[in-house]
Amino acid sequence: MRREKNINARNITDEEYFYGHKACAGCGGSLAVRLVLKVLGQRTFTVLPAGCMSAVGFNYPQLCFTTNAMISTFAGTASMISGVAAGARALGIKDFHAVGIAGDGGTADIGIQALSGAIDRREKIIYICYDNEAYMNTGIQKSGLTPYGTRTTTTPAGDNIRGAVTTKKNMFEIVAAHGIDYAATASIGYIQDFLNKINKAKQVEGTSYIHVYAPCPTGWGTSADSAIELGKEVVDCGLWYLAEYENGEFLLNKNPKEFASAEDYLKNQGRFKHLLKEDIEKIVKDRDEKWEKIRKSWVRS
Ligand SMILES: Cc1ncc(C[n+]2csc(CCOP(=O)(O)OP(=O)(O)O)c2C)c(N)n1
Ligand code: SF4
Ligand SMILES: [Mg+2]
Repeated sequence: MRREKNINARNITDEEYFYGHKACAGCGGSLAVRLVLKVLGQRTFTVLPAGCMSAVGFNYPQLCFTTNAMISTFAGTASMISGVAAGARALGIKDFHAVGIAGDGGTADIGIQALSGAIDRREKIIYICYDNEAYMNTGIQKSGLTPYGTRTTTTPAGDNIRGAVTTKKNMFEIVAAHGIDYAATASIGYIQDFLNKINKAKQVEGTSYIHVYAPCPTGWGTSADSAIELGKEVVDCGLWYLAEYENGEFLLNKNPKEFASAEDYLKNQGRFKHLLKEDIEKIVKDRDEKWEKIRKSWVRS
């Protein structure tokens, strides 16, 4: 793989490619889209399905993408961006990037088949999943990436059942199991790491996938200035991890010696306020089992 210079706070472009949108204050997803396009640049074809980022970005006449951008069917992000890339190549267009940007629902549930097919065909596309852990645009319903215990409108917290009873799908590992050319997890709390991964993805000769944790103050019951902090905390307390998959190997980018308190992370969010001690113990136990497995089998950076 050809390696281009890393992008950082000093050399990142001042150009904006996604601005004037209608996202809520402090939206992690909109920051993720903004950063992705800053790294990929103006010659980017962008496809987004139904979800918050298309809802806030395509309000005619205030269209917020300076790049070529369109809304796909909910299920069809990866197939539509594959077609756009193939069409551009057929027209002789060179030096462009093709990116699909979808939410957790649009990726892990409804769009998973199209994504799987695109990876199988080794399409030269970049796929970004911004993960706010629920179907936010339609009013905070549980998705396949909603963590255990989360209160959503379809998994309310009552006396007997306290929020979601299922756990988060391992999308990163599902994608890696396809033998994808490049996959990574990221968080908007660790922006430099995220920028490096987008920069790497744009140089991949094949399919790449980045799964970025993107807090949603409105759906999570958190303050508008908390997204970056939460994006750090979730990694530091081990409930999310920073990793890559390349050349058939997993690489752990951050391997905390000791985890920060998962309880503090959870209790600062309205969506987890109802959790009892036993619920938090289960979440911590699941976390520890997961880390035991990945520490044993993944290469450390
Ligand atoms: C086929 C289809 N089913 C359902 C919807 C309704 N819908 C639009 S956006 C959305 C939520 C998307 O959730 P996610 O992909 O997580 O993105 P977010 O809104 O959280 O950014 C849903 C259910 C739709 N537009 N099309
Ligand atoms: S509901 Fe959440 S994801 Fe949607 S625009 Fe608002 S903060 Fe962003
Ligand atoms: Mg979502």
